[in-house]
Amino acid sequence: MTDAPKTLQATIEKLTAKGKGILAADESLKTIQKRFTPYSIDCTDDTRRDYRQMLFTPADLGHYISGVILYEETLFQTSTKGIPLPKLLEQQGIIPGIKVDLGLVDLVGSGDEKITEGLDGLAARLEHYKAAGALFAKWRAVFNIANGKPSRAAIQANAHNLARYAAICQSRGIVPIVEPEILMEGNHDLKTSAHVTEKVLNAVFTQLKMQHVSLEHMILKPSMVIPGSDAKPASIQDVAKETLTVLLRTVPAAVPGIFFLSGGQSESVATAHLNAMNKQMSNTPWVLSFSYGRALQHTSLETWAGVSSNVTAAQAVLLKRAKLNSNACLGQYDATEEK
Ligand code: 5MM
Repeated sequence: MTDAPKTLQATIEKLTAKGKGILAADESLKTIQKRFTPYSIDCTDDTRRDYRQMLFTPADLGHYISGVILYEETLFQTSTKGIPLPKLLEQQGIIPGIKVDLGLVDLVGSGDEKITEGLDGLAARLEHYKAAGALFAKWRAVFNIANGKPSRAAIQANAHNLARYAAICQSRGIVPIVEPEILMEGNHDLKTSAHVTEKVLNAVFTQLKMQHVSLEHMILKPSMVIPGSDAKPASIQDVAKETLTVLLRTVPAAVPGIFFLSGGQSESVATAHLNAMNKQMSNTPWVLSFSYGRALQHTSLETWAGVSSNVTAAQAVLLKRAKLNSNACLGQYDATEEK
């Protein structure tokens, strides 16, 4: 008899603690390089280590952050003082997690749609990650909105893979974060975004149920329902309303938490959207929180800029961002605090 369900339950309870969210710091090598380039930061093992060490060590980060998603390299790196980076998180009461997908490749036959790879050998990799301290995982699938896209083939193939990944994780006592991201690029309006998000989430939950994933022991990481970046923007209230409507229609109440990605929204807008949702509906069946990458890190990275004397200032910025998002989880964000 495995103790996986007990471990899953304990992890879920900690991750979904009231007023806490997740920091997504799992940029792959290519992505972190892209993030460093505007500040002329060299992208080396050491600079990536220094950056992640800066992110993981602000005092009191654990008051607002319950988990951090790591890239594989980070899980096995040590700090400048020789402490494993996941240990630095554990010392703050924060759970280390791991991005386990191996990235996107073309979905052959689809034009330019993508499929996420990484299922082969996943169970063995999870054992390795678990031994290094990871208690949860993340797999990201992406969908584009354009003429005829996302196609049925892309939706079905990615939904199937997300469910396979989630089932394998749970069998190893690892909580899966299921991340279907509808990209913001395009000129689609709010209603189209809502329609596509509903279609994708329906397919994802059909597969999760078909493949016997325990809905009670997973977290959904969706994009918010927003118009395309080339379309007329919607109000904060309309985004919150449409997103809640779609989630209520598609996500079973058994799912303990919905932790949004930020997807290229500015820091303050991502916080305002989360806050508006928690304000509009305080009794959602799931915890509504954040699992932001860029919307938590952007100003902190800009402040750090690869210079060690900037660490304290960059940490203060991150801590403030985490606190504002924590307030948004409770519907208590005050935009005047941005100043
Ligand atoms: C932090 O970036 C994550 C890894 O992305 P790549 O595989 O492209 O390097 C990414 O999955 C991230 O966790 C989500 O997109 C959410 O991040 P944002 O910045 O959209 O909140």
